[in-house]
Amino acid sequence: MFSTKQNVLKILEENQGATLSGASISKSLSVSRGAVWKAIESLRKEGHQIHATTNRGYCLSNNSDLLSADGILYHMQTPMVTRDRIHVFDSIDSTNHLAKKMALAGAPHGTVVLAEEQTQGRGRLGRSFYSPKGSGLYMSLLLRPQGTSSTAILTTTAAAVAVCRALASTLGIEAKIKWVNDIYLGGRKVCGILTEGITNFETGTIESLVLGIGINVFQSNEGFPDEIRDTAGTLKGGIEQNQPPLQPLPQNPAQHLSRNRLAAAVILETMSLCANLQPGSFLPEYKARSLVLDKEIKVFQGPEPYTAKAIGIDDQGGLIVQKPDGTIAVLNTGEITIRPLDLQQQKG
Ligand code: BT5
Repeated sequence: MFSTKQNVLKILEENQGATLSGASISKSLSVSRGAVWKAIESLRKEGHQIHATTNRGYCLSNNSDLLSADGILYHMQTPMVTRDRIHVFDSIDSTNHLAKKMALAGAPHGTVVLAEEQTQGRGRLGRSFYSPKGSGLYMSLLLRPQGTSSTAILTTTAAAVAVCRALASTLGIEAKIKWVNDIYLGGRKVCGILTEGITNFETGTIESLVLGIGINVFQSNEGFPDEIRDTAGTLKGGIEQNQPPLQPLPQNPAQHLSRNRLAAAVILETMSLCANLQPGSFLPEYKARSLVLDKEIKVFQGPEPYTAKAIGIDDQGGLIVQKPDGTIAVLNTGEITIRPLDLQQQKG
């Protein structure tokens, strides 16, 4: 059951840019005009840009794309999380950092932390993730799996597939995965995933997992910093330049890149996939979307980097590589690079 506020937001988003009379909204929701007005006031206080014109009605500005728990919830056909578990912040150091603190304090499975901006967004191995205000989706999902550490590795793999499914269902775009945690569109990285586990040392089991997902949706005003200008991309850029939609898009163009809609799809897909990590269920899709399989890669693991051919993904999500001398190795962590040429092949 959705609240009046959620329903009003839904109607306004479906008609973004158009003015709707208070009477028509109240009629379609079967609530009083006073209730509609109250909902609008509350949404405006949260920061949604809703213009009100006397005698004409209400209009959600085309520039309005505020992340909100209500906005996320009404986009979920099957509600996987409750409103009190979705925490949205304007600015935060890192959603993973807060989600880990919440996990230690006992927050339940399905807790979600999102932010409009991260001041210290984190990547793996101490690297940073550029997270400027209002242009991306920066979220962390707290999972309390019933498993051992192998489940944690598979979780990253599952999340990569989940993000790709969400991009396909909401935007009609087919993205690729660079082992193990990067999503690419048109040869550029549009999303990174950072999974962090909290282990119970006595039992050796993972007590909770924080799955951090960062997606570049729009280009920020400043553009990407120099270090990643040639490698990072945005969903909007990918759609415009490289990837004509493969599926019909929603009626209202303003909805295409609603971050709430995308967040809802990512949460839904991730939670459903992670509820059943049985090896095999999503690995064929992971392989089909892989940018590295059958490619010559450079492996940065151990003291010396080496070149190898990526020949498979094992049932734990590890990358199987063949070295030039014919020996086979399975990578469970570490860095790989692929030739820029191979990344470019995704274009077109
Ligand atoms: C990742 O690490 O890509 C994992 C990123 C996870 C970010 C999410 S956002 C929500 C949650 N809260 C956090 O604090 N983190 C998670 P890695 O594979 O190590 O890649 C990091 C590298 O990607 C950097 O060293 C840059 O080269 C590049 N990079 C940084 N910001 C980027 C961006 N916005 N888009 C594309 N590439 C970026």
